[in-house]
Amino acid sequence: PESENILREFKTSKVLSDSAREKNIFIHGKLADQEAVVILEKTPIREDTLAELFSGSRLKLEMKNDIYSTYRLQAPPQLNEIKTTVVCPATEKHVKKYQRQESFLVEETGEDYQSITLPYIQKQSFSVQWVYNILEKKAEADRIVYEDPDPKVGFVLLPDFKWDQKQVDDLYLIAIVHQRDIRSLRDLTSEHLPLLQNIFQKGKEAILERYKLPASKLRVYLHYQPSYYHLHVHFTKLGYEAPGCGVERAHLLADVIQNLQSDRQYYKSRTLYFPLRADDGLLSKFKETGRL
Ligand code: M7G
Repeated sequence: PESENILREFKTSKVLSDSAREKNIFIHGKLADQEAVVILEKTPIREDTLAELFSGSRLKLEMKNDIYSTYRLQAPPQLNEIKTTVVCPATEKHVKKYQRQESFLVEETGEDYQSITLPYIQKQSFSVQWVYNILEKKAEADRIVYEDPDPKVGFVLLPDFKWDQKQVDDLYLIAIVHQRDIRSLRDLTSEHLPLLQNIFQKGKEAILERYKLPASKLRVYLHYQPSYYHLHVHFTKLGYEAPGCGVERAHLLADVIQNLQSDRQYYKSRTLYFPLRADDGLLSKFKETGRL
């Protein structure tokens, strides 16, 4: 659906980060007096649009030397779109999330989780209203790829908003569980094995059916720490380095299942390691313990 250009009113206050290689830019600014973050990203060139690109474009020669020549190609507008994400009103925490920052590896014991992390996330984490909107079909209902409505083991599988669904090369879906009291990996015990196995199995089947991608082409994992404390599982195409998916944060679902099978309390008792950004309030809490 078309919508009016709300970005006409956008006033940039700061570039939070940008990357020539990833061809994106994260901007903090104001939209009609509200704080906003806007993310612009050039999308991949798709093989199935090449014919249209070659026939429908204008080509300007930049230089020619022996067998080498470079051009500027002016693509037809429909092949030259910029994926745009707007967060508005954005909180201070959103602005921080998208700002390029140094990070530090934190070591969190089971006790640290109880005494430091849990109290912090209970006060300080992002709203998960967007998650409830999905589960209640108040938003993105037309994007749902698969749903198991069971209240105990059920979940909703849909495209992550980082994926424009134009090509399978950067496939990115998330499975959001119907149960509302599981914050993260740390809350999982062997009691959740049926839920995790259900997501793994049915998620893979749904992706095979819809996108023709077999399980051997998928990376299925959870983040710890996540940004949003309502249990969800990431499904990405193997080999696609999704932004924000560092090795330190990712826990493969297959491993999570096995770990819980061999120790029912695995994620309650283990020390977990994860990176935190320099300006993260949780990092200061860990620093106060004197271990960092
Ligand atoms: P995470 O591990 O909690 O946080 O994953 P991360 O963003 O630091 O990786 C949450 C996932 O949900 C991310 O991959 C987001 O891109 C995705 N996501 C976030 N929001 C606010 C939305 C949304 O409104 N809709 C959809 N479809 N995905 C979202």
